[in-house]
Amino acid sequence: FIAGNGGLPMIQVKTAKAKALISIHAGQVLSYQPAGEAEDVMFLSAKAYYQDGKAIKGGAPICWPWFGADPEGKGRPGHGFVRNRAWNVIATEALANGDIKVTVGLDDTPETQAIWPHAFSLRQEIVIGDSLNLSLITRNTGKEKFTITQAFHTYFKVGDISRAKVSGLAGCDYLDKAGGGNTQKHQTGDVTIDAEVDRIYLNVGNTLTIDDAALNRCIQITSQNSKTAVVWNPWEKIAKDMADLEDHDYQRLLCVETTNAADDVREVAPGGECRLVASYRVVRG
Ligand code: TA6
Repeated sequence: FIAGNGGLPMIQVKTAKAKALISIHAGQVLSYQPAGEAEDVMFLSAKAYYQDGKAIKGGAPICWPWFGADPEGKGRPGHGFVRNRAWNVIATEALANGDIKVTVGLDDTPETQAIWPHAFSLRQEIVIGDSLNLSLITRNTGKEKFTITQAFHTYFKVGDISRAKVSGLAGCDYLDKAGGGNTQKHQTGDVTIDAEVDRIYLNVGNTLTIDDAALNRCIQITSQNSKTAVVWNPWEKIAKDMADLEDHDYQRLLCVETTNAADDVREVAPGGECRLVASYRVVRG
């Protein structure tokens, strides 16, 4: 345990396989670097906020229990209310294979009930090894069913956005949200980025790859229980308008998000659970 940026409590993990940094605020992985890898897998903004009530720009923020704007239009925060508040450490464990497992969680309180009137137990299991495995587990501890949308809103570090591409999405339709729009389009070939990109891909498979020519590496993203994926880069103008990003940061970040978004809404019955899984692995060459 360390006092991290802004004095926030964080867990630093260092093993022969990898190092990682986890913020208890927001229950968020901020950094993951496998052994032998010169660069972090994740982008973390040098201007990120580290304070209660604010989201941390970078790493793998958790959007929950809704992705994007308040689905009921009541002015509640975008991407839900768990990425800007303190979580709890539930357990830390050294696994037999040398991986480290950290479980963080958040349960409903009168404060969360005032925002979202449901009883829940939310857990994130973070397993750090040759790959990084994130499982977000929602349990309905109340008496009524509820629905959620959610995301690992992960910021990946790229060497040069103009030379990066995402494969695994060819043939998928997507909702194009760039410029505030919402039109359905069809993806042909790999996704390349030379302007604002803000897309929700529909009916996706479970493996996507970021091919980062500048860093000479690929990041393989595998998912479970996710039928949608988001690709986001703010590009120059939006990045400039964001107080927690440096002007040039858009060249070095790419969000590829494992989600249940758009039509991929999940219902959780009383006593039931929903598990969203994302795994990240660096593949060289
Ligand atoms: O996931 C993409 C997105 O929903 C974009 O539409 C963009 O608004 C971004 O997330 C917002 O992220 P932020 O962390 O700045 O609230």
